[in-house]
Amino acid sequence: MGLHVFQCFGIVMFCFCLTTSLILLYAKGEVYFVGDDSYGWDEFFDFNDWSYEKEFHAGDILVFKYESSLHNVLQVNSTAYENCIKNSYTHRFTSGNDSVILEEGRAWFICGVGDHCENGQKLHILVTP
Ligand SMILES: [Cu+2]
Repeated sequence: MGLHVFQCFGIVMFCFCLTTSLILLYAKGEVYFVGDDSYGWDEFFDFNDWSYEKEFHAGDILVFKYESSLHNVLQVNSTAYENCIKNSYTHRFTSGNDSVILEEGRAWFICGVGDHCENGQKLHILVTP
């Protein structure tokens, strides 16, 4: 009898927690690991192919994971993106585990180390409301 009540309470709590986490998830937006969790932010990967079928919305979060001694993340404008200009950026991230909250509009990211950008370590996305 006591056990039965305890089990019911457990199930109710489980459902409550599940609902709460779902609400939080939707309220805070999606979290995207750039290049997926296994590959991450690295050279010789087609990040625009990775982003192609994803829909990014304001409030979503991009997470760049990489070895901080090998790469970094520069948020740049379209010109710097196209031409891999590394000394002109709006944000520079270097922790190796960087979260960027997306704002509406276009966003461009490149790696500022060596010729990584030229080797394809660059990402361009469109963020809708
Ligand atoms: Cu790099």
